[in-house]
Amino acid sequence: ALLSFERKYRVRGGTLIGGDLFDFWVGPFYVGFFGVTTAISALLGTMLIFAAATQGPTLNPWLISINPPPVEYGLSLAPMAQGGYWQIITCCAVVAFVSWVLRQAEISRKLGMSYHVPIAFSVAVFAYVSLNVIRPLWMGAWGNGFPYGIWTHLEWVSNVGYAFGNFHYNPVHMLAISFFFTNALALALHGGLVLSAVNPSGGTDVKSPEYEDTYFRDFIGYSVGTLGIHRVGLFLALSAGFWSAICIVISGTLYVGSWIEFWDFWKKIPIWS
Ligand code: BCL
Ligand code: UQ2
Repeated sequence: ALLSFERKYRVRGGTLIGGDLFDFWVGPFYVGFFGVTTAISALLGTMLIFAAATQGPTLNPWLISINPPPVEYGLSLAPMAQGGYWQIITCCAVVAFVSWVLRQAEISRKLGMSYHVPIAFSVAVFAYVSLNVIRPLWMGAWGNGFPYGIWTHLEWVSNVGYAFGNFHYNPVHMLAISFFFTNALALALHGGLVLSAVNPSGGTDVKSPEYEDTYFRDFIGYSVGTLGIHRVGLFLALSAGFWSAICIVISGTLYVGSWIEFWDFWKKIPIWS
């Protein structure tokens, strides 16, 4: 069932590639060239995950793990059972994620909107690529990527965290975490404020945005505004993902050793040392 307004937006154009060839919808979904490439790579990747799982020691969903090749293989192509599956699955994932970004971009263009959504999702893709492509390449071995498993990816995070002493001492990890927490604060304020205005106590009228501004001016003397809060939110969310990517990609590449010792320079500053 098509929503009443949807028909009028089902117009030709805006495609980046393929012209009119893939410019159609399947049910509610816009297809496009990148809808096809997303579907193929996501399906192939998922099927390879199942294939690799059946070759492994367990079919317990919590314990299944598709591992990258041992670091000894460096950057070479590994046999399927020794990380080859992981390498092909990683390729499928990158193609699927990038296709998804480009499909978002085509939909933005088709509707004459800006590119905020594809730019935002690109930051998530960047975080993934920095973990399983950029950092392994930079360190010279695919074995530095994380394994595809529910339990094992947690173990990877723990092991890699302690390999640098204590990851809490990584200043960029601190920054990323601070953005994640501030993002939760901002979304809680925003969600709370909007619902309090739109869903007021029984029998009273829905409140306008002026009430929202007034609420915060009464409360803290400042309102960032109804458009402003969305800018703040997008900035906080993208910063969280971006600095996450940076905090891991510099570990073992630009910075080697313990993140605890990184702070020695601080302790040695003459004013207090
Ligand atoms: Mg830490 C990373 C918080 C303690 C070691 N840590 C992170 C960051 C985040 C964080 C800042 C992970 C988010 C991220 O990268 O998103 N850590 C955090 C917090 C604490 C903490 C809050 C805490 O103690 C309160 N960390 C510790 C302890 C260490 C430690 C001290 C372990 C002992 N931490 C590490 C290591 C890493 C982190 C090592 C990282 O590598 C990681 C990081 O920064 O990675 C970049 C980014 C988002 C993504 C990567 C998701 C990408 C999504 C893709 C594009 C799309 C997926 C689609 C999907 C497959 C489709 C699904 C199908 C549909 C459902 C149908
Ligand atoms: C606001 C506003 C909204 C909001 C929120 C605020 C009317 C509906 C939440 C208040 C936001 C402030 C003061 C900034 C918070 C900043 C950080 C970094 C947490 O003024 O306009 O619109 O939802």
